[in-house]
Amino acid sequence: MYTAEMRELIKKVEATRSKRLGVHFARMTPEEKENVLQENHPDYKEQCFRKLAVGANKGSKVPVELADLIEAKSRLENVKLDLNRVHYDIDVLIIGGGGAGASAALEAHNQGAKVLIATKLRMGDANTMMAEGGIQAADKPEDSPAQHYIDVMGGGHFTNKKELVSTLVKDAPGVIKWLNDLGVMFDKEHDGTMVTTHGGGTSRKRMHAAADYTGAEIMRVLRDEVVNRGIEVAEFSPAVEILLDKNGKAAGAVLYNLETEEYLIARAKTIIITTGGAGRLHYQGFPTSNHYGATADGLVLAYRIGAELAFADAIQYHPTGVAYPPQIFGALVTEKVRSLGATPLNCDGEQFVYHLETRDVSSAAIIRECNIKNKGIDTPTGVKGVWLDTPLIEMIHGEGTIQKRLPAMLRMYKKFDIDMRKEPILVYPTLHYQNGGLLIDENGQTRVENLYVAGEAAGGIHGRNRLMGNSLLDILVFGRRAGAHAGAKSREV
Ligand code: MEZ
Repeated sequence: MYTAEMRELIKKVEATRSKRLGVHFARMTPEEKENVLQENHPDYKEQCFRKLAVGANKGSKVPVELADLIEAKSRLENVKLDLNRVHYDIDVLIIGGGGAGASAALEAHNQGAKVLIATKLRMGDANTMMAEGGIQAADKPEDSPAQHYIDVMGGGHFTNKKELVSTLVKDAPGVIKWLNDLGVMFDKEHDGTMVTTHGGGTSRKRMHAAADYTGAEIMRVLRDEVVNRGIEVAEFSPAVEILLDKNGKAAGAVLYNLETEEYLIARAKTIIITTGGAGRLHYQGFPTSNHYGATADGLVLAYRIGAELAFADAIQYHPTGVAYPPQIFGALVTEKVRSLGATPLNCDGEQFVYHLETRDVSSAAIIRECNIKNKGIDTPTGVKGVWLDTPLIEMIHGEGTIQKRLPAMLRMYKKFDIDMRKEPILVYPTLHYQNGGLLIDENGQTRVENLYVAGEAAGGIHGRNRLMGNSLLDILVFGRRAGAHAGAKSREV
């Protein structure tokens, strides 16, 4: 929903953008052409996005670790702001436009709150969109929230905050029902019951999926709901600083409009941070499965005003990032592939880890196999990997299973003319998820009054290691809770 004023601005920006790029390209000097080509190179874009991370000042070095951002000077240090000029005056400000942000917005809206979602890129440009495998919930008679609780705690090596895990598993069946009622097309049997499968580290079949594009399907439905309700969204407008009132309570944020390069003041009664993860910081030089905007923004914003971080050092490597074929290097091979029976094998064709091991164990085993035992497989690009034996899937489940259960992956492979049943897929761990984050309570509240966090930016739920499918779950459980609580609180003030 753009205001007339914003539409005008967008037109202006579009006009200057086409002048800068396509239209005059033919008339450019070789040096100018080189600059344009460089600007459109994916690596260049990557660097630009990293420079946009909160705390990364113009002209400062590209951040490599969270500490670089946390310790950096404020982007506003040399900016003159008129705090009396309020651009958005709302009840609930939600910073981040993924699944957590959208579900928080819907629940805050249910409380009668006036809501604004401010997002760095577009609504739905988020890790939610990239989540392939599924969402966990113990909603079958042979399963129980208690069993789910034990699995989540075990996966996190019992470092998790118990009360958060308890909330997660108890709310889970209700979340699936909510999504189903909203129109998410979950995989179902002919009689209408949900199909559920195993994931790494889970003792029961409780993964609910929409083929291998579950996150995209959930985001489609949530985004439609946000639009249909007329909830305002400020796109390309990341928050760069949270504002506190004189009593130290969160009271708004400064947004930076990437199109107009203006700083905008959003005054709010409560604020929910839902900015997601940090994969695009490429810690230790690892590739990542994350979307471009995942640069730890929420952690920096909230930490600077006194919120507490938990397990911020516990980063999850997804064991099966693509090492080969090179056309799709770094892309994620969903864990669903392993849950269907695909097995990692070393250069001698030996299985060296149980195929449904947790991600920390599987990733460590692959790294060890390649770098210590020297049993990895060299690829033409110089990257090592292990073989993920996908033909096994058809042997176990019958011909046609790959088409039926992994259509998005098959489409990606087809685009590059690769037959995933014939070409060897080599995998190596890729940065996937921030296990820790900002410490919250059961309603997403931080220790800073009026400041809430939900989704990947929150910490404590998964302890030091998350199990597959519990992220799509936690963004919705705690997104909805934070939205309802912050919405109600904003109406009291
Ligand atoms: O929860 C996840 O991270 C997930 C389901 C990823 C995947 O492998 O598809």
